[in-house]
Amino acid sequence: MQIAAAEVIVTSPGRNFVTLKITTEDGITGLGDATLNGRELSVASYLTDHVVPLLLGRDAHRIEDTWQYLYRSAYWRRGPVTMAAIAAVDVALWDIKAKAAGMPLYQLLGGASRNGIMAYGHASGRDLPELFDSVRKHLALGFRSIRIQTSVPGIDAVYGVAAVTEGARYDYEPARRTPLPVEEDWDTRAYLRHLPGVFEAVRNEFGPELPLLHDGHHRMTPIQAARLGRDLEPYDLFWLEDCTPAENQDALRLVRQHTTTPLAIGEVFNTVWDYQTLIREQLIDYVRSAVTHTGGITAMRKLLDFAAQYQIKSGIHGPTDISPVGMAAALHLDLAIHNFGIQEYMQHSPLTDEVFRQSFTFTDGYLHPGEQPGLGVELDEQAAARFPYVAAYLPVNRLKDGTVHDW
Ligand code: GCO
Ligand code: MG
Repeated sequence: MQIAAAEVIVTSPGRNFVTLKITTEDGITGLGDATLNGRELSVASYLTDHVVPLLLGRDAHRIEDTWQYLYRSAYWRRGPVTMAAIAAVDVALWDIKAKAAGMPLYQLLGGASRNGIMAYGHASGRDLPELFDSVRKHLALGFRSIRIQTSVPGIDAVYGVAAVTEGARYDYEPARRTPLPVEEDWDTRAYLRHLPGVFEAVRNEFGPELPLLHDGHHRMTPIQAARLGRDLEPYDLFWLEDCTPAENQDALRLVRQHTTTPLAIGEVFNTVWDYQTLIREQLIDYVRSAVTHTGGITAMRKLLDFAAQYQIKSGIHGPTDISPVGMAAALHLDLAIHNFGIQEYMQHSPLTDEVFRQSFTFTDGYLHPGEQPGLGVELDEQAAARFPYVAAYLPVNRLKDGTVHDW
């Protein structure tokens, strides 16, 4: 089954998405997500200029071989641009294979290991009343696990706190359509003082059972993260995410020595190699990689199988900068693997849903990829063409004295 065409579609229904569409000689199409938030056009160019010419005429069924061919022929290993491009090809080929088989993709991955996929949503607020309202709104939407982010007194703009944006069903998007990145500010001591009280208030209001999560977004040093993990222990977090800058794997050893709060890491990683120490030494509890940024289903399956040997579970990245195509790929994998943990689900805007027609469902806290052959997502190209690319940047963060900091 030869690949007859491959094309990159960049569209911006509310936010930017990059999609690879592969068509076989007998007219089967497959989609892959290649969206790298804030750096979208680099992956579009990598695919169009360097990958599409290599795909034409290849056998669409040879997924592993194509993965290895693209990875090894690039020579320059790893990196988000390369791995997002390879992921898009990989997922599009899995979509094609499953459509050709007449089955939803999860069936080709071994079939369902569970009935539904527990999802967590993002609650946030500038103060406790606003945060409680946001938690209630998420409970009303059906979420049974909730991430908690709040403003910190003395800091003007903080990652993860919703700003109301046009067309967003709920309202957090770090990339802004501004000519330069927006600048946020940061003070770790103020954050460390404030956050435990927020979790105490949330537990008092919503009780002990609700699974609660928090994202530290790489902003702490190892010893600061250790303190936060310890201070949050009474509130029984499902996980503390990205507590330290993720590229320093050794940092997590120190954090682990001080706290039993479960740790999740990896949304900025893109290969199994980034987890070598973390998994082998059991320094984390959840793997946060996105299918879209980590080489697709083929590579994620290997990564999660490695993690499973150490009782480490999945927590696949699913913000709105992962397109519905990337989300669907994650859901098929979530349903099939044994060591599933939780799935992030922010929900796309109605505008995004106009362009990407999805068959996955969200009922009573659980996602399901649906029973359509393939991934179950179709791209309406006419609708996509109505929303041309708009440059958008992720923020930068500065300490009070002006020093650039992780945001
Ligand atoms: C998360 C992430 C995102 C990232 C975003 C950057 O946990 O969902 O931290 O919110 O900031 O994906 O593009
Ligand atoms: Mg995160």
